[in-house]
Amino acid sequence: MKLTGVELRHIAMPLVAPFRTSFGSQTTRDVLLVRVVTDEAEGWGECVAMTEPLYSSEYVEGAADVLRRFLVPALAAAGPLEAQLVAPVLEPIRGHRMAKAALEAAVLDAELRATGRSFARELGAVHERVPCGVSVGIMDSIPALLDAVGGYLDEGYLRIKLKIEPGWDIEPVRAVRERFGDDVLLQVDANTAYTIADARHLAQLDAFGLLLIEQPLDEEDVLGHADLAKLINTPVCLDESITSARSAAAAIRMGACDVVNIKPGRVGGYLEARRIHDVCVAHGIPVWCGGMLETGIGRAGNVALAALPGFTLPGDTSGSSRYYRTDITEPFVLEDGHLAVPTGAGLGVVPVAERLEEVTTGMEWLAV
Ligand code: NPG
Repeated sequence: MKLTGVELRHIAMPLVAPFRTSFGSQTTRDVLLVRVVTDEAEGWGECVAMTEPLYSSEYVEGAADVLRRFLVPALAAAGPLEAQLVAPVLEPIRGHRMAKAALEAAVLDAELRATGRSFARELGAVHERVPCGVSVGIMDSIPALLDAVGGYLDEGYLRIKLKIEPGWDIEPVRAVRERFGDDVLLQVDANTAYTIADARHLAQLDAFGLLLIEQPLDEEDVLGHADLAKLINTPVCLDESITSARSAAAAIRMGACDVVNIKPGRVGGYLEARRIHDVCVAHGIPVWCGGMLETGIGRAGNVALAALPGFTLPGDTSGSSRYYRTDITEPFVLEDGHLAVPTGAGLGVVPVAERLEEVTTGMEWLAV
């Protein structure tokens, strides 16, 4: 394929309800979409960077800047366009995995559309539908939390993840267990809000039979997670610390994770995400697919990835309605707690033109 140009499109998607985590509260999701146009087909990618660098060092405007100034020019200069070559071509440019992931996803989408193959088939999916979990933000009160969790269970979600932070951890978990019973698949996510000094406090979670505790400590504190894993019985899962297949292999060898959350948009793309999956499978480490409030574009790819054989735990692959009243693609709708894996060429979904226009806040065309 030959690259013709790249569109960077900013959209603002209102959330159905505020989403609060240990790093902040959001009411709108600003998303950077990347559309790659080639001589054969076009493709879409979604950048998972947030408006502010609070979850990771990347942020929307920074991603747009590095795409415009460095990533797209490097790709344009590289000759024939091939998804497999995107990461090696961009490798000299340090970091910026979220921006790189969006560009690679768009190239992969274009390539697969041109040849009529789906993401699922290309990545090695073995399931036609995937079991879905839901992430429940920090609430103002326990009754509000119980209402929210009850609503999601009624909708059919098969696993509940509670966001936690110091002051909102043991009691919310206890309340959910007491109200909904021991059979509910339950896990917690701290988004780096604790330190190893909290180990004894976190050990109180052992009583609740959680599937896992996700990223309790700082993203650079991999060794701390290895120490913590010896002090608590709840399995330790890493998210922010896993940036590549190499970092996953190192974390596993250190004994820092029993489980891994793979977020393709955060690790540099779907191809690196598959390599992380392969490393984890080789070591007997279960994985699940994380989410970053993706629109239908990112969700489509995530659902395809979640259908690989090593994804043995339900992911944060919720239905579109969990976050958005109207998605930019045909919505992903939960059926019996599952989402169907798209089968069409490429991502199998495209933005609905009028809807896309409604939410667009800025657009830029990078001619090649
Ligand atoms: O279902 O898409 C989803 C969101 C799941 O809780 C979720 N994501 O830390 O994993 C996380 C969190 C997140 C969201 C992180 C947005 C960063 C941005």
